[in-house]
Amino acid sequence: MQNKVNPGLTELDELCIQTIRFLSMDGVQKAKSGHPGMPMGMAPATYVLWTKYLRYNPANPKWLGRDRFVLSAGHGSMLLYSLLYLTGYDLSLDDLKNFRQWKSKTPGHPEFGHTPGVEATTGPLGQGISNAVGMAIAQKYLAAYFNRDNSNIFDYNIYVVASDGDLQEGVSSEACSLAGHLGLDRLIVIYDDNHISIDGNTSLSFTEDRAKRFEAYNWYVQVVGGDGNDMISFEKALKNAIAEKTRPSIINLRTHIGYGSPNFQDTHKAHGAPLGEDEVKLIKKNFGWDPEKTFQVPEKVLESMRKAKIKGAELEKQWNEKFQSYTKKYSELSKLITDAQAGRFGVDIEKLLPKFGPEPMATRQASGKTLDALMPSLPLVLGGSADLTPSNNTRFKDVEDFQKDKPTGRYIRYGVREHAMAAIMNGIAAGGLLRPYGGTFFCFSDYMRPAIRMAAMSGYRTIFVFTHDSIGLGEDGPTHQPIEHTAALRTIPNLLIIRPADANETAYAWKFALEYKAGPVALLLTRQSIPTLDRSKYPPASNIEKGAYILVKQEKPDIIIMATGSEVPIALEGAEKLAAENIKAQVVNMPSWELFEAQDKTYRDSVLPPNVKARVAIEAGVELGWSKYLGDKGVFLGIKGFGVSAPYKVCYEKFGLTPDAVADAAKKSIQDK
Ligand SMILES: Cc1ncc(C[n+]2csc(CCOP(=O)(O)OP(=O)(O)O)c2C)c(N)n1
Ligand SMILES: [Mg+2]
Repeated sequence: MQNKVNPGLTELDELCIQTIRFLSMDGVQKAKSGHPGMPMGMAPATYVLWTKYLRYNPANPKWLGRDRFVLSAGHGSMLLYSLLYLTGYDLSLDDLKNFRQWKSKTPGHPEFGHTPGVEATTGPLGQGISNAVGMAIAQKYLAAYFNRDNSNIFDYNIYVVASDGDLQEGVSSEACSLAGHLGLDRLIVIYDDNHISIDGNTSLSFTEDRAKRFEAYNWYVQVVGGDGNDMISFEKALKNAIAEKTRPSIINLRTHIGYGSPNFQDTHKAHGAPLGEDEVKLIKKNFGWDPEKTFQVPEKVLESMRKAKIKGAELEKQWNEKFQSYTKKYSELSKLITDAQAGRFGVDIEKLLPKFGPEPMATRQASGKTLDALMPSLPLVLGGSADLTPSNNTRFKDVEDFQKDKPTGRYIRYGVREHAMAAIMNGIAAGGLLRPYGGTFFCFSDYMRPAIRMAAMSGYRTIFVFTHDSIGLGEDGPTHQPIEHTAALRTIPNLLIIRPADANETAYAWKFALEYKAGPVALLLTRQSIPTLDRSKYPPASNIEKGAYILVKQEKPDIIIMATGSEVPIALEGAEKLAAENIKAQVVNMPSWELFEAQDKTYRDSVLPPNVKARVAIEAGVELGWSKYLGDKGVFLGIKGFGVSAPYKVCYEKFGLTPDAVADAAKKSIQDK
């Protein structure tokens, strides 16, 4: 008989916990898909956390003072949805019944910005726990920057539920290693140590001592044995974790997947499929519930759990009072917070932008100088790099490093942890007040892709700084020369990519990236020096915000030459060669396809007149995607295989990315049209 009262719980608590379990089971059963096992095992611990410790206000999921809760094991989404519903967020029982249905509020995995109370999009294992590291960095910075006297405006914890898969994924090792180094004591991970993953028992592939591993990361590790129901032991561990002031915490909580299921508990069959109607009925019967009823929420359960609304309103009220007196005393700091909430920086970025020219300059260098100019006025932007600071030019003048003993530092040393850097930045961005940027070599965007995708999907305002953006990096050779990367990033929906053509465009790219609200931005920057365009001859660099614009205009073009980034000057020289032969080339700079495609048709047609079929595009990468602009008669100049280790000028020459090649390709296209 499962129907007992476990240590640390009352009968009513047990009823609440059972309700969470059954809602999760019923949701999955009705959808005919989903993951019931994890919610069944983790119901007691999360119930205790949500009713006794977590500080939140269901009526205002964005309340700045709230604790954060991240369900890193996103497959257990019904657990989170049940908690959100029961505690009184804007989620109804019908929403739970619509689990996994078209555009319901309860999608298969939690989606940020879609369901109130969901702090991060999770599902791809390892991301959520790494986002949470970012949230904990954000908390530390915000507290250090804003908290005054005993006002403690930013005084919250970040709680995570993570599973075996979360701990197995490499990204969590990267992120948790950094979290330990930084001593992020507000981060508390509850590890659902249920010994089961999809293939079966974790003994198949996951036998390291997790406790020792996290100890080695310098985390505070507590192991709670039993069966996931002993809440006296769990609460003791939780209290210790909350009291810990120097290290992040992990509580290894031994649980049982599919707890209470006579046939599936402790088996991988409980993980990711409905238990079946018969089994669901059997479980309910064993717990003394009516087996025929689904989505049952006893009156007293709702009454008890909805107290979260009263408690939450009171907590927020107290915080608001604190914030009001804070505002009286520190009006400028307070304004910074409210501005940031509204997405404003409170300064005119354009005015701060440096002006470059006439000397040539690598766009990474221009980026560094732009950061030098902007960042002192933007205290809520946090920079960093994955151990390529001197190459990425991401560290701005006089900035201090963010470290355990220096939480006011604004520069994060991510170490050689690209994937975690991206996921951590997403966590920093998810809070809404801070804007993160972080650099690495463009070819290592492959190491970050899963997190870039999450940023794009969730609309996190993360800025990815990718330098060494082509064969133009030269001698490091094919392992470091990005070839397919621009095309690969362009396939990600809602990711804005900007590849500026010179120093001044780089400055504007930063302005645009910082002010952009819809999602992440990737800046592609050169290692090599490139000409700074003479803007008395060409339209202003601010045109970058249109995504593409004409550098050399022709009334009746014979050909359109399109280029991005460091290939723009080559296109311009090619056009000059053509001009000497009386061939009129319209040169179009296309720093951002995504922005260009967002322009109206009239503008797009003015830049790329549809009647001009002769076209050339030059970009030091693969052709994929260019055909939409090139049409049938266009010629692409790029790279087919991988790069070569050689000085960059030799690379450009040998790969045929030269003004002569542009002119030849143009003539060919004119002939073919
Ligand atoms: C990156 C990633 N790879 C694979 C999956 C598919 N998947 C979902 S859950 C899971 C593992 C399940 O084991 P565990 O994390 O221990 O969760 P539990 O079964 O205990 O709930 C896998 C491989 C995923 N969601 N994310
Ligand atoms: Mg597991």
